[in-house]
Amino acid sequence: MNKRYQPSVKLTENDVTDEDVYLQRRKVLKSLGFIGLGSLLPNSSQAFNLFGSKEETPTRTFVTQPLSFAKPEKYASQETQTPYEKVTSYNNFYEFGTSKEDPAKLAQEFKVEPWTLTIDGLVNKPITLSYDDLTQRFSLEERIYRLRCVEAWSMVIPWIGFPLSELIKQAAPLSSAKYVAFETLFDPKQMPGQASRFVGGGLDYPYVEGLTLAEAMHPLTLMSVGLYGKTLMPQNGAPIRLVVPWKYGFKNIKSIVRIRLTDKQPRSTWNELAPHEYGFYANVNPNVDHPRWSQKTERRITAGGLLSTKRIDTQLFNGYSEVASLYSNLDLRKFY
Ligand SMILES: Nc1nc2c(c(=O)[nH]1)N[C@H]1C(S)=C(S)[C@@H](COP(=O)(O)O)O[C@H]1N2
Ligand SMILES: [Mo]
Repeated sequence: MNKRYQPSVKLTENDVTDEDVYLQRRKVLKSLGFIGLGSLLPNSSQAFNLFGSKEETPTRTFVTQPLSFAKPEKYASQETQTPYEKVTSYNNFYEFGTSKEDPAKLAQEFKVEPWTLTIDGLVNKPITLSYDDLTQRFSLEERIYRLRCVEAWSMVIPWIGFPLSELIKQAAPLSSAKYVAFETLFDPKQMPGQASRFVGGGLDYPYVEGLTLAEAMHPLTLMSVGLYGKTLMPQNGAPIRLVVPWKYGFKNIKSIVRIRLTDKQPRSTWNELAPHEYGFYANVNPNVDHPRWSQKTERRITAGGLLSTKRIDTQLFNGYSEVASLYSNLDLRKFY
């Protein structure tokens, strides 16, 4: 067993309760034959929630704000969009639980204001952004992107945000900078998955991700502060998260507090947990299967029940072929 499955904090009485609930749920799901299907975690150490979010509509007590933004033609789309209800109730955000419906339930009290996002490392001008800066310092635009999770489901989401390149340019990178490292907030008091391995799947928190500098500077790479015209719900990574549409969903790190330019390949939470299952690059690629399932097709989540949604072919780079030149010298089977 990987040492990172060990709890990093001492278990409290609350955690024991979590475990009871967790084991009970596992027992039920196991008896129904639902354990181990499509789970991100190796060893089937969590139950993939096949019941989905349709049956229960979570209460959304978190208050979002309307945003002003441009709608560039270039990033419009005729593709059927995933309804807001589903984008905000079928989530992966293990800091708030490993089931798809957990984040919408457990993140409603999440405090996003005040917020501090620091850009530092190999830069001439380190930057600190406040909560207001996130939506006011850069001009916002709407971009309708496909999101393809490594678990072989996908959505089409109208994000609001600004190019990461704008932020990096303001920080004036040193010529030695080759990679960009991202970090999610670490706050076990607010994020129950960070306090308990039974809630958070035993990941090594804080969640971290990374890109090459060239990937980070690519015009498609977005810092998102909203979707469907308003600020993000906590379950989607409020107040600011990364969106890299040609990569698997897990690269799109949520609720970011730090962006650091480095000369070494950054750590990536899922890559460290299971390196043969999740690569650093994580480009969407129908020709490289996950060791436990095929990546050739995906379940596109639109309107209607989760089990009735249609399967479509997965496209190389999730259809964003303009990024191919970033990888012309890379063997995508080896660097998956
Ligand atoms: N901090 C953090 N970021 C995260 C995750 C997570 O568990 N923690 N899950 C990732 C995964 S696996 C996916 S598919 C996307 C899902 O984003 P969405 O819930 O907004 O659709 O968030 C990614 N970002
Ligand atoms: Mo994912």
